[in-house]
Amino acid sequence: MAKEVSHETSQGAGGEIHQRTEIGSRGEWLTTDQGIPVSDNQNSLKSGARGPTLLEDFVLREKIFHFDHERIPERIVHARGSAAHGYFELYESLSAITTADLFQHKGGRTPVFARFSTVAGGSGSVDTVRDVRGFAVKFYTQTGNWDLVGNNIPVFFIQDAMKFPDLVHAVKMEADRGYPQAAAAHDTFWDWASLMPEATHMLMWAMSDHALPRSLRMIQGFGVHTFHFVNAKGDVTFVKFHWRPALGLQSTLWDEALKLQAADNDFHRRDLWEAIDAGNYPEWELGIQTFDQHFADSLPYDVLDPTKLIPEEVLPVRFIGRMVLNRNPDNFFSETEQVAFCPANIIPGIDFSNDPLLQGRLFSYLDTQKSRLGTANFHQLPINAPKCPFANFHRDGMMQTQIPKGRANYEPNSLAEHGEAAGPREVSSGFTSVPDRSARDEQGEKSRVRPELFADHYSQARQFWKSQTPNEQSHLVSAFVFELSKVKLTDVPARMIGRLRNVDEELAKRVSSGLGLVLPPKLQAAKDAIDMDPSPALSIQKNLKPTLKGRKIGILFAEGSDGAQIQDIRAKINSEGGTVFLVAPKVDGTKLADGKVLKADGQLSGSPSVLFDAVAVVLNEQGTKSLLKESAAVQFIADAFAHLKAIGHTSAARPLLDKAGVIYDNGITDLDPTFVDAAAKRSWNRESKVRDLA
Ligand code: HDD
Repeated sequence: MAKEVSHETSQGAGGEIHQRTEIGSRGEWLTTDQGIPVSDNQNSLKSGARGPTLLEDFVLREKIFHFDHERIPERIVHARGSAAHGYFELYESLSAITTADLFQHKGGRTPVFARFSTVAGGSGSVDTVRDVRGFAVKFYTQTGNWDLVGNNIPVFFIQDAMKFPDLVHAVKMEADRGYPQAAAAHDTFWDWASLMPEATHMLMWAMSDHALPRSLRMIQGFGVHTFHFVNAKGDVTFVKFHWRPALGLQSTLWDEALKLQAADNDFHRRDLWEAIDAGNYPEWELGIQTFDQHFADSLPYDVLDPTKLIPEEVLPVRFIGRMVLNRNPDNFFSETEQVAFCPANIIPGIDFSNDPLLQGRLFSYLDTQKSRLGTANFHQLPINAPKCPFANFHRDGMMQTQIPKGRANYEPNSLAEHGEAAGPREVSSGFTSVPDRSARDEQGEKSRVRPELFADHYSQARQFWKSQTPNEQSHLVSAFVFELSKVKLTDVPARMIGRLRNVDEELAKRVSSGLGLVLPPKLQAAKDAIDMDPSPALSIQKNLKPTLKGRKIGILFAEGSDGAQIQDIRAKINSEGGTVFLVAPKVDGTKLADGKVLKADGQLSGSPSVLFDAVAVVLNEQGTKSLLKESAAVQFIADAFAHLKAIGHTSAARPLLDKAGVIYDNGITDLDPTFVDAAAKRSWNRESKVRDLA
């Protein structure tokens, strides 16, 4: 129906005119929550133009009342996150090992909602901090919701849920002063961590480049715990879950991460949103490591211990499907904020193990949702509701939105015999817990003890250290030095280093010398570390994909730049799957050599090179001359160089590179033809020239 619009107006405080429309379709009118059409959304109701506001103004009161209650408690951990919708697609049927609905049919698709998060910071904190990243996926299967609530690191800080509140209290901002926000580099965290030998393996990961992702699209994910698959015969297969990003793993350098915190607080959130918005859908493969009790018994560590992983070289990962995220949320609050993940959301065909960390989580998440979402009916929110039918005899409660019909709210009942609806029934294919065969200790006595193998806290930490490249080892040492340098409790750094001596003497010595400490005594280990073979899969650099896919290249230009050169680089980068961002001193129009005017995507002072994976500097002599006295331009080049990025440049731009202190290497190229190749990787061999590696 054609809309008829009348042009009445109302007037705001500054005299500006707001259009009031009379539209054919009622759905487009502004109304109160009661559906009453609102004629004036600018002025409250007053007794005379200069008189007091009247209590009867229900439009004002309702608007302010609703606004007053817009916030819900943020998550205790993982408060800051970004999410997207998509699907999971199965490569091949796994019906031989599990009856789980989503793993039955080759090519079958299951809708998902995935949320990525930092752990320590509040919901308004910065994206690029050193932290673990949460990787939570809700699969809306035909037999209910399955939540795989993992991290981008395959192990965890603690072995028993009993210690989770202590870990979180220690790492979050300190109780009396309310800082630091989103950082582990402070007294209470390291006080706690240095007293917790079981945290050592995870600390190695948290101090490594894995904790500084370049993009949420470039992180791995892990289910961390051992789970069980169960097939139709009731046979159990042990399983560990892995997510692997199609774009490859990539991290930032520490200095880059710090500068990104100034350049763009929302760097990861923006990156995820923009990629999906542009149709560059992020993708991960889901992999599984499957094994049995016999294999588990052969390992020198316990598969119920979440501080241990099973190296891929010992047990290969089999990739069974892929997840594609292809739709941004419509509303951040309704979806990303209100989504309620819970490891206890599990479906027939999958079961828990006795991992004591997992067991505690099964309680915690359900419990916390009541605090956050305020009602036991949080599962009715669209983002949390299963996409398959669900029915039971739970009734009533705050914010009940369903209207169950009939009298059957109990069972057993005989209402069917009286012609009334009897309500839902138990079903033989429903979820059944499998008989537990995973415990090594079969005695089943009540006790607060840990299995003996849980006492090996250092073997896998050492394996992780040995698996890193020299650059990565240096980053790890530097991270320990940075974090411990922030600790004011005098004995804590020495205690931590005393513990690191159990991991590797060289690591401990380098951390100690980085702090300027005399090497402290080695702390007694509950169980001496054993030497395991290095696992190359644990290194990011050993697995880098040289690619421009998903990467962003900044092109710096100015008055007089060659437009054809800019277009040429852009076309090449686009054809390799990369995106281009144009940077110039003036954002809205720069006159090029051919007289044409080109708009930039960002102004130079607000678009530092930390935002890009590589940069091209397309300047003529005149442009170079003007930028030589622009510190943002010099810094643009200096940072790109220090962050080991490729810099392609015109020969006229050389004075700017020289002023920025660039030393020429393979990563510093002409614009054509070498830049596009160089831009797909970082120059790791440059690192020793730009910083003292710890
Ligand atoms: Fe947790 C949130 C991951 C141990 C208690 N956790 C939360 C989220 C992720 C993880 C990704 C955010 C989900 C989202 O995006 O909404 N947590 C983990 C992993 C763990 C782990 C991989 C160990 C392997 N967590 C853990 C333990 C406990 C919790 C041991 C408590 C005993 N976690 C929570 C929580 C949160 C949470 C307090 C905060 C908000 C929420 O659950 O919904 O209940």
